Amino acid sequence: MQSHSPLIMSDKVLNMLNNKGSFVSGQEISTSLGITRAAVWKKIQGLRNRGFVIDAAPSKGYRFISAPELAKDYLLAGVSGSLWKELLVHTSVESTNDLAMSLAVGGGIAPGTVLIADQQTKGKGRLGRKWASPGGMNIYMSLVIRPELAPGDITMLTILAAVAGASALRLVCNIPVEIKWPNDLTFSDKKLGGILIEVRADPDRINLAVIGVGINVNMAARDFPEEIRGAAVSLMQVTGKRQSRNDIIIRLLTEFERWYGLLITEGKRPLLDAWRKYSSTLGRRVMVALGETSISGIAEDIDDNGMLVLKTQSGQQRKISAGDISLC
Ligand code: BT5
Repeated sequence: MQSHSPLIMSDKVLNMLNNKGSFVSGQEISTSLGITRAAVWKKIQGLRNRGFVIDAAPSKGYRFISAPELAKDYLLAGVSGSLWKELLVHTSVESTNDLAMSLAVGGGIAPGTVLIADQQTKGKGRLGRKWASPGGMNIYMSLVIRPELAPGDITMLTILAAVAGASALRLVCNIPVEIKWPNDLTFSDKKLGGILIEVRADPDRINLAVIGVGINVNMAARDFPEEIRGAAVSLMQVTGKRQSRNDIIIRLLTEFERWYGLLITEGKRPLLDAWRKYSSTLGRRVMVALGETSISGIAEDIDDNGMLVLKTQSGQQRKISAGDISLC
């Protein structure tokens, strides 16, 4: 596997400051990068003009304070590992999934690319539903990979993204984010985020997967469309403070790579166990909408194919592959 493309010079300066977390002298940066101290100063100014906050103290040097939200170079520098190679940040798109899929199919972007937008004008959920995607506050991103999975294991990608999402949000925000089968990230049964997987596959292999993740980060109640206000929530509402989209994206990509690696090397078991740990669904009575009809039962488990195992009132086991559930 390849590593990231070489960082440009201002990114290297950023990297040095960011890695240390404390003051780094201009001399140290200049020696380490082989540029003059005047050039270091210019790079620092360039970063500041882009919204980076960097402290300077005469005898100590420079110290990184904060990055502007969704700064590509900051995000790339923060994601170690080898899965993610390119990151594209857009101000506004119709749907990051649609754009990522059309670019990937046309060869315009390669697997290992992450496409992020500040706003979506036609953000989508499953089955043609809408995903509310106002600008300046949330995360809308699509991860493009060519997974080493059989087409029958596509559901593992939803499980993987949900586990990566829940663990990233738990780590960054310190709240017990849960997973509601099949694709919701929730807090106290309210929807914090959703996952939408789209693939291009042959009968024997998945050629391309676009993993769409939407997370409500800094939305206030008034930012939600009225019809979902009661059922949706943001991280800011839950934690009582604004959260950094950068930190969440970096952690989510890191967690995704970690769980993906485990899935490939150790099989489904660790991932399914993590899913069970974070699940808000297991052990509860649920109603499953199946087109015109619905069935209810106790959600007992998910099986190796990501199907929900229900025990119905008559004591029968039913496996549900897709659908919407309501927790009773
Ligand atoms: C999902 O669908 O939950 C998948 C959402 C995926 C969104 C991401 S954003 C980046 C990428 N690009 C895209 O265009 N999409 C992906 P589903 O389970 O079908 O849930 C959709 C339902 O959730 C809607 O019908 C609403 O009831 C509700 N909803 C819509 N916007 C919401 C929001 N921002 N927060 C919480 N709930 C929302």
